[in-house]
Amino acid sequence: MEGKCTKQTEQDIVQETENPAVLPECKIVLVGCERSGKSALMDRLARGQFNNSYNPTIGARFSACNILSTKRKQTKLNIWDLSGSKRYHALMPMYWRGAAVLVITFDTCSADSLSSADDMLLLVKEARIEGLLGKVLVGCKCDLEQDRKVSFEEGAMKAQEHGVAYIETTAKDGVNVEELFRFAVDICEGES
Ligand SMILES: Nc1nc2c(ncn2[C@@H]2O[C@H](COP(=O)(O)OP(=O)(O)OP(=O)(O)O)[C@@H](O)[C@H]2O)c(=O)[nH]1
Ligand SMILES: [Mg+2]
Repeated sequence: MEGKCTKQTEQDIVQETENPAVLPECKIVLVGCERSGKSALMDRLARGQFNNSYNPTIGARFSACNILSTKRKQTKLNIWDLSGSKRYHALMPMYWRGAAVLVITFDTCSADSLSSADDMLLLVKEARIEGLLGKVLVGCKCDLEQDRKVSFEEGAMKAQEHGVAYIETTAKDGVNVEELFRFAVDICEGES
């Protein structure tokens, strides 16, 4: 998957599930360096909100919501948003357990951020997470075109190097956020 930063409007999110027991579930874990945009992605999807101020995640956050897959199958997404701070890195494997899809984020306005994502992709590969079905590299904040330091092509090349999918998103404008999580659900369903 390679998703450029272009607007699309379909709304297939059902906020906070009320009867989750009957639905197939998919565990997604967001990793990436500090400030790369993980929490903003989760909050945009699960709450339809964006907050410009930075509130670092302490340890991890969790959110659940229902989403339709490409084949229109409703799935409960269990999203874990991990802190990017190195202080919590030792805890990461605990959250990775049982994950179907790992989303590795970087900030398109920071070359260092892409380099951290590169390290993370290697770490995840070495961890050989049991049951993991797929990984997606995500270039965040693509609304900040004037501050961009990593081109779409560089991001896509990095993803290709690691054999993972690539997509660019903006949690601020909502572009490609739903598409990212739908892609993850499609992976869970064995469709991607
Ligand atoms: N313009 C813009 N700003 C964003 C976007 N996503 C996140 N930000 C801002 O970037 C900062 C960091 O975003 P977070 O989502 O908190 O980053 P994080 O990866 O969760 O950071 P940690 O919790 O420290 O690991 C915040 O000030 C957000 O408002 C985006 O798509 N566009
Ligand atoms: Mg966070």
